[in-house]
Amino acid sequence: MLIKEVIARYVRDSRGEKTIAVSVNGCVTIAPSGKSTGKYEAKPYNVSLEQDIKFLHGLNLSLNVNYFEDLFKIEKIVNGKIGANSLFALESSIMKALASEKGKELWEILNPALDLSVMKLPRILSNTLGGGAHSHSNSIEKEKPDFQEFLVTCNADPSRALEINTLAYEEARQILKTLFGQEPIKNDENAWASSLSNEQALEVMKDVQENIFETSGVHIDIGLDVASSQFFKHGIYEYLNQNKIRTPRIQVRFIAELIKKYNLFYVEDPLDEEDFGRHAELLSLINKKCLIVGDDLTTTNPERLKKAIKEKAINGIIVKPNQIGSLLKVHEVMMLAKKNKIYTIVSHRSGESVDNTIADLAFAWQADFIKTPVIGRERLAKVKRLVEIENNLRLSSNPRFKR
Ligand code: 2PG
Ligand code: MG
Repeated sequence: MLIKEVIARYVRDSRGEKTIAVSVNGCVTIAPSGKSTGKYEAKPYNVSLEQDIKFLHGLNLSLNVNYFEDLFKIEKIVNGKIGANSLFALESSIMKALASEKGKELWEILNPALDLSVMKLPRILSNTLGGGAHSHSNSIEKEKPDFQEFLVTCNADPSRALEINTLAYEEARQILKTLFGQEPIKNDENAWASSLSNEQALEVMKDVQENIFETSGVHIDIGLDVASSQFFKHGIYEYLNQNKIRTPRIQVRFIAELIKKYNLFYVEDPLDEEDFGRHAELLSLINKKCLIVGDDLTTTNPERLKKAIKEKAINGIIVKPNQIGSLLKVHEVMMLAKKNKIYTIVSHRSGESVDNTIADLAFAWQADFIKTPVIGRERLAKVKRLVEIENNLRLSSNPRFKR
């Protein structure tokens, strides 16, 4: 496929902030953006969004791209000239254009060798209650949970998971409404913001879990994104909500207790983004009974993942393509994680659009989970794309769906 036309412009994301949209031969990708970003994430733009747009708009690449691996030719030309958001949008659009020209799905281009007889669909992990950097309203600013995300997931295909995770979200709304006597408000990711403490929020999640089991017979697992680097100041975890401080040693014990008490199956960024050692301590303390997941710790960076593997720091990794930009590197991270039995969780960002690229990426490279809420058109776009993939596989009599 010849790259004939590259168009770049800005659009507004779900937070109303500017982000880059890149079109290649008429196929478009919009980059997301984070708010609780890791220190080691690649820069979203080289100098500025405007400069990246200027570089990309009308860029005459005159290159032939026929396979995923050919993206190296693109990187040779653009490396150092644009940031990670722009590179992610450019490369994804090139892959979409290739898929369109060949009459294939994006995931087929990303992984033509995917064996459909043994494929799996990612489990959907959805933010339900929120705190931290994503929840900000005058009424709750001082009292919101310090933990950023209270998550649910069930062991079901995307269509059923969409139903169950939506029920859990509704259940949480009802509980908060009863507790506070008014409708709760939504945060950046459409999770319910509140003035609950971390443990009160976990109690609500436990009630949600029990009620969902009673009404639907489905067990939901509960997880957390602590996003702890956000409140790690001068060597101490500063909890604003109940005005407590915890040293790194105490933080390890505290998180281990929560995992036990609430039977948590997943905890993301429980410790600071520099602290591989304490992550390893936590993982061994809980006997690997819960996923200890790196996000700010690893930033979708192969070198940081290698360090995490060496130090036995994690057994799960968040994969956010725009943390690194290069799809070749994203693929490298996914494969390296799998080889080392580390669970992979492809994730949305808090600032999103209706772009659904990450759904194809998660399926193509057989991620274990996709992290995205099920509320709001930006988040639903990813889930709906997975439901579409699921339905197409069912229609093609995929052996996975045979009784
Ligand atoms: C996270 C993400 C997504 P942000 O911390 O996992 O929920 O937040 O995109 O703001 O980095
Ligand atoms: Mg995170």
